[in-house]
Amino acid sequence: MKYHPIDRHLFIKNRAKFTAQMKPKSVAVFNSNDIYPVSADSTLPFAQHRDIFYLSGVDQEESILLLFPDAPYENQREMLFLKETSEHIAIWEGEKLTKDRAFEVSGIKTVHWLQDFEKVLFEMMTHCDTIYINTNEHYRATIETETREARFVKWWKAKYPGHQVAKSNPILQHIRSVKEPEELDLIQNACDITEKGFRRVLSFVKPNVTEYEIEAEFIHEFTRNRSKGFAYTPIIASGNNANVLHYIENNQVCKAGDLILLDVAAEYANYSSDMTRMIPVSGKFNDRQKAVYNAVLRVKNEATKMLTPGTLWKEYHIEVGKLMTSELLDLKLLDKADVQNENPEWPAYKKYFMHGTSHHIGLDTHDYGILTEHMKANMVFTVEPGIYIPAEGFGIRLEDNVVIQEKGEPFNLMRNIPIEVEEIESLMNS
Ligand SMILES: [Mn+2]
Repeated sequence: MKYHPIDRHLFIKNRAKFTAQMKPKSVAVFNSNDIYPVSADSTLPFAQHRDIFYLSGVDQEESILLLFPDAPYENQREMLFLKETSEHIAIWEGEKLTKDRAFEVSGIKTVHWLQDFEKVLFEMMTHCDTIYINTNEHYRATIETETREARFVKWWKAKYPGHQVAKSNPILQHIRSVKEPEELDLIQNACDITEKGFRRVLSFVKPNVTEYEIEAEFIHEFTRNRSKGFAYTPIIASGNNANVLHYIENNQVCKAGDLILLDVAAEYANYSSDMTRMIPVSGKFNDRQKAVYNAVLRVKNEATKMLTPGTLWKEYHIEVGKLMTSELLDLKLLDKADVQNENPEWPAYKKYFMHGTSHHIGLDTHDYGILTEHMKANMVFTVEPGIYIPAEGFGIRLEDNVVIQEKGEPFNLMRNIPIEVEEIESLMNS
């Protein structure tokens, strides 16, 4: 792992929050992700399942976490099962968690090797009535492959048909959406690494650079700051490419006079940041670009103020729509008739701003969180309005990550990342 060790008390607190919501006499199990094959013996880089990481800090394949708060013996209340390692295995396969190291990382005292899992599980099953299975209920999830977790759930339910089944996901959606101070520090660090990448790019961009050269500047800065890499597939979209919302080709030449949309951010210790900035290829915005840019910036700043405890995600989006409508009228992109005749299901502003304004962010870029419930302090959201104008050859989106406060305005984790037109221009020309 490139990241600095995380205080294990974070994972101890996370487990306490989870087990507090479990039914009496119940067991919950969480699995690592598989290492996904490409072909022959090549694989994709390992990415840990965020739930087992959140509850244990274990960032290694073929790991299992078992929680059984009512277990007859104290040393059975939380257990880890890890791939066996030894000095000999370490020489061939590289360093893996030993039992001592697993305790230091997670705070879990009972650590078994994986081959003992079925035997230990059987004993636990004779003492419990309910099993907590971990299904993926994220509102945006579309899963084509069978994950290691899904495979395990199928096996577990078939092997023990007499037990009641409960779901871990609703508990995790609640507890993961409200961040601990240690998590806010990790997300802040991801944002700070993103900032370094952005500042590097500001002094790099000039007419005729390619989008992939800009991508290379970002990853250089991310890796040297202990990030594993991009928190999500980066979008580096010059000119009209910015109007393709999920443009990820990043293979075009950036032309003088165009703007570049940079939706690029670093991960750190499995936590995401999610930034969007706009920069002019020639180092200066023209008047029209600047007018649209500042309209988006005003919507972002006003929308941010609405992220307070008690806000409902749906109502917030209706209010942001009103702000955006007023800006689009001023920019003469909409006229009064467009607004008077609009379809309430698809308001007129959606022609230029067709995506959501905010999502939870954390261990996943589109993090857990129940969107029909009221917002709470220490939830972290993106704020990312945009105006996309294919007819004028550019699109603008600006995105920050903010933490909801008990009182007052949200705290902006990207407060140090340049966003005012004048600052961006002066940094590009210095
Ligand atoms: Mn985003």
